[in-house]
Amino acid sequence: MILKEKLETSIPVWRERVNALLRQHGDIVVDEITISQVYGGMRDVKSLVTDISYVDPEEGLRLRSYTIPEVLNRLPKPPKAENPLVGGLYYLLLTGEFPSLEEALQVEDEWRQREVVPEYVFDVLNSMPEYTSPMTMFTQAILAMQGESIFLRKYDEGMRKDQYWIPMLEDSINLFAKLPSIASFIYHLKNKHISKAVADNSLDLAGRFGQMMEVDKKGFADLMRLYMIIHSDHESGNVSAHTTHLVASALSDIYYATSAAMTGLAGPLHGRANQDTLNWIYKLYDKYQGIPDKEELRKFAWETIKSGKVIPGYGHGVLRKTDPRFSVLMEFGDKYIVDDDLYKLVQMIFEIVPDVLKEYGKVKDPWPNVDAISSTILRYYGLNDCHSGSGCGFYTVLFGVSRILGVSANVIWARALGQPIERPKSLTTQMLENIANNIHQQIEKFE
Ligand code: AMX
Repeated sequence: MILKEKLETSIPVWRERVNALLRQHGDIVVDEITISQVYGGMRDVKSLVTDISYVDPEEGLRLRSYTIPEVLNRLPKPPKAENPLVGGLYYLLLTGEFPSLEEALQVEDEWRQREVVPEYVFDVLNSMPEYTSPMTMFTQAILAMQGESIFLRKYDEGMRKDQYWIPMLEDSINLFAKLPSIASFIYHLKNKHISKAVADNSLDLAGRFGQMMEVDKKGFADLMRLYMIIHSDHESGNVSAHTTHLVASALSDIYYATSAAMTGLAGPLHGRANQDTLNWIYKLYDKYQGIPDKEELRKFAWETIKSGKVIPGYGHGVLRKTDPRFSVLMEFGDKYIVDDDLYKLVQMIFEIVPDVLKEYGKVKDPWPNVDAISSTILRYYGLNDCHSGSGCGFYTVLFGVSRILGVSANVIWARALGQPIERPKSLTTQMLENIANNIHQQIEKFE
């Protein structure tokens, strides 16, 4: 397999590089931590490492050091497509190099050969109550396949540590290959369709996914290529990436690790924000029975804030400027979306909400993140979902499919570099109070 061959060459070089860094500079201090950070979700504490992606507060995401526009320009595209092959993106995430078209197609081929989902997964999904959320179904489907783990089998047979990454790679490719079929099955089940779609095997993964979803609008496969690429990774500290790393650090396999990650992605402050954004837009539209004027929109935003809620799709733990993933989706929308009231609202919200959040004062990042726009575009392309209630929320499943690309690439590398079990230290409040008092006494002594 091409990815295994490439990694077999680069892993020894990286092992030597990391070992040398640890040997020579292991005691160098990287960061300090304050009491606010200990209590405040470890925001900004530099304590994780990944070479796969980086989020700069001002510039946003870089994948393997390349900006989103660079990635979209340089990855190979299938014939007549606007956006690149997702197989090429996975090659880039894992190897750090841009693939040729031939190499990207080889990754796509691996997925094609492994895409058949075991029948018991559909039985599990079919047996769940109607009100089960799509994200719960998606998580259960992944967990249900855990018994397929090659890593676990090889581990039980007594595999050497330096070989751990190989079955992790196999498991990751096996898992991702099945996700489009699982996601489309959940979509049709939720929407009570009986799908008769048979995907054309000559197409790439995104093209086949478009057919499985039975979305008629031209351009959906291209949207999916763009969507999967920009949602794939966002460095290591976000909830889904960090959960994957944490769970996998106990040598749990990819099925355990990514199903856990999906339960975090399902939260409103993380991946469910895309669903919540669309619901917020629907409420706004319903309240004013159409597109409101700017003053009405401002008022609606303030009502949300004053009722103690967040405005979904705005703000970020790291970013301090408009998310470039939002910007590329807006470029796509501006080009292809014609005469759609909800999309017009996304544009208006972008004009009004940052000023409202600046005026509110406490939000560190008043700008839109990717979730401020993605679901409105998906809805325009014909992906229907109910607005509220526990059985709704399919859009986050698409985020989940995409995110598994990035987090799986990260855990393959974590295994290759022998990263240990994660185990930060906790303190009691009394200990923190003692630390604070000691520092104050020392300051007083000096004064
Ligand atoms: N609307 C209203 N208030 C907001 C806000 C928003 N969009 N974003 C942040 N705030 C509030 C916070 O709730 C916090 O209030 P508090 O002091 O009363 O608790 C205060 O502003 C400071 O928060 P922050 O330091 O700016 O943000 P954070 O790092 O704690 O949280 C995030 C980041 C994304 C969770 C937050 O901005 C938010 O809830 N946004 C809306 C939900 C959303 O879009 N999530 C998706 C993020 C991207 C992703 O993971 N998919």
